Amino acid sequence: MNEFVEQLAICVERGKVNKDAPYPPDLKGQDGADELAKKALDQGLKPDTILDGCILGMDRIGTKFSENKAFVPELLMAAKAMTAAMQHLKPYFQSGEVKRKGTFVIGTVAGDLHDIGKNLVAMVAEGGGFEVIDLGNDVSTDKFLAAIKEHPGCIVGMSALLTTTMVNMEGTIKAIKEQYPDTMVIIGGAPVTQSFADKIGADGYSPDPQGAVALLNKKVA
Ligand code: B1M
Repeated sequence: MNEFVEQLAICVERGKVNKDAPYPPDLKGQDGADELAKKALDQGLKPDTILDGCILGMDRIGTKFSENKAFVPELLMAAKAMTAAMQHLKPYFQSGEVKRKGTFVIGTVAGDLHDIGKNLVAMVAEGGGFEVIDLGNDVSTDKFLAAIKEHPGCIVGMSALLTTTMVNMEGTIKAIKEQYPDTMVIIGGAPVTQSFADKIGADGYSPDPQGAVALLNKKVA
């Protein structure tokens, strides 16, 4: 693996945001995710490869968390580090911007604070030519409905990272379909599957941002 990518994975896993960050103490004074992502881009590494490094770091801290070897503050620092790296990647994911193909309203479902994957989907959709209305995380059914009212004809995307919050998608989809039956709703997030999407009446599921944009393109074709 490329040296920058491995270092970046370590920074995300350890929550090392940037060079000035005092946390974690043993990495004090060293480059963080912020500097490493920039250097990797300057070296000509592909944004996708750099993103893979960040996701690897996240996977490692996630595994430690599930083994009770890491705790919520460490997850938060990892998320902060990954966000710092993603700021550098954002323009590349958005650079495919052409004429707007349609409006994509996206949010993380009610009760769920995870937003990194949702942000990636938003970036790639924007790069794919869609106007993106990002409702943030912990988005209530009412907030989704208000956004659809404000953006007639939009496509809706929902993300969930918890088995306890993915179930909230069902009620939101039901309410959307009752009031706006023609609205296409696509869903994703680590615990979500195609069979779950079929079961709750979603129009589409994708395990990754590229697949989500393919679904959007299919709808507007
Ligand atoms: Co939490 N967390 N977390 N967490 N967290 C997970 C998800 C967990 C798997 C960790 C673990 O146990 N191994 C576990 C969930 C278990 C479960 O339900 N099965 C968990 C838990 C339990 C919790 C808390 C309950 C912990 C606690 O408080 N005791 C708590 C819940 C808070 C809440 O939401 N109410 C919690 C909190 C947090 C933080 C706030 C500390 C932080 C989030 C910060 C943030 O997002 N700003 C956090 C983090 C960072 C994680 C892990 C480590 C990383 C998640 C992530 O960002 N991954 C995660 C473990 C892991 O995933 N390894 C974990 C990277 C991201 C790029 O991937 O979001 O999957 P992902 O997105 C992917 C795809 O899924 C897809 O595209 C993306 C790119 O490929 N995708 C879509 C996503 N949305 C899509 C939508 C689409 C299409 C594709 O169409 C619309």
